Amino acid sequence: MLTAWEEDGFLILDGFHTFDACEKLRARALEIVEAFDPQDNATIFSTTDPDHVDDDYFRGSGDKIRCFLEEEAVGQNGRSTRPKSLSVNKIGHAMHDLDPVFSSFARAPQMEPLITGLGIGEPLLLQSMYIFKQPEIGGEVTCHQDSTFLWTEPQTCIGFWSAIDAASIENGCLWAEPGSHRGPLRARHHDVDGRLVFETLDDTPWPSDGLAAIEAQPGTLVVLHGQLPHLSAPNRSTKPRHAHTLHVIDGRAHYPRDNWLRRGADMPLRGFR
Ligand SMILES: O=C(O)CCC(=O)C(=O)O
Repeated sequence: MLTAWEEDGFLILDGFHTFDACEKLRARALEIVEAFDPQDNATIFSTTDPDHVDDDYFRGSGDKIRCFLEEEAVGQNGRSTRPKSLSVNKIGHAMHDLDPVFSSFARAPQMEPLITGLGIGEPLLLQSMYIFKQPEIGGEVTCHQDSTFLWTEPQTCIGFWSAIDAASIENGCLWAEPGSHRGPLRARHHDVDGRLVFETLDDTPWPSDGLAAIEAQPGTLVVLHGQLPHLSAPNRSTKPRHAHTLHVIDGRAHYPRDNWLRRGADMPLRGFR
């Protein structure tokens, strides 16, 4: 597996989570959405029009549980056009430290040996997301590298993406080109004088021809190297494509103060204890 990881920059682990664990997480995510009032916080998450990045509700979500809306679920009057449970793009970003059901999923016993086996000596669970990829309107996630957003010195970020629903080409699965993590890190997203900017580091184009669809059954874990370019297309099907992602960094690396994701001093990052 380590050879495949080094060669491809991703791993697909079928049956990593039980069906029960996935369904428990789905039920908890829907409860969080039920308690959310979209009129209070109509922040849209969009990777094609990333206005959200300088929004206080988004920027302050590193140590909170917050819901962000699908772009196509908000009408011109700023109000949601669909039932709430079909309007949320994702929940982020600290459920793994604030919610017992999310903590149990992120800290499932099989996670720690996997993470340390990948070379993360002092794992810190930095960010979790529950992604809905809603039927018909689930937004595109444009090609990116996770280390752009979750920068450490040296780079240590690894993404752990779990299918809660079956993910296929039809409902917007992940795509990546095997081996493309060996290419350069293209950009860094960070705070410059109070504003979040994308600083270009290398203008090598994104992979296109060699992209492989990463189709997955519920419970499959996809491990993504922090420098692996990856994307997902919009979901125009009638099927939802729920997924959970967790991003882990190594506590031995430096986490700069100008990264977008910050936590208050009262809530330091934790590993598995
Ligand atoms: O679930 C998706 O569509 C994209 C998730 C992703 O790119 C990530 O977690 O880095």
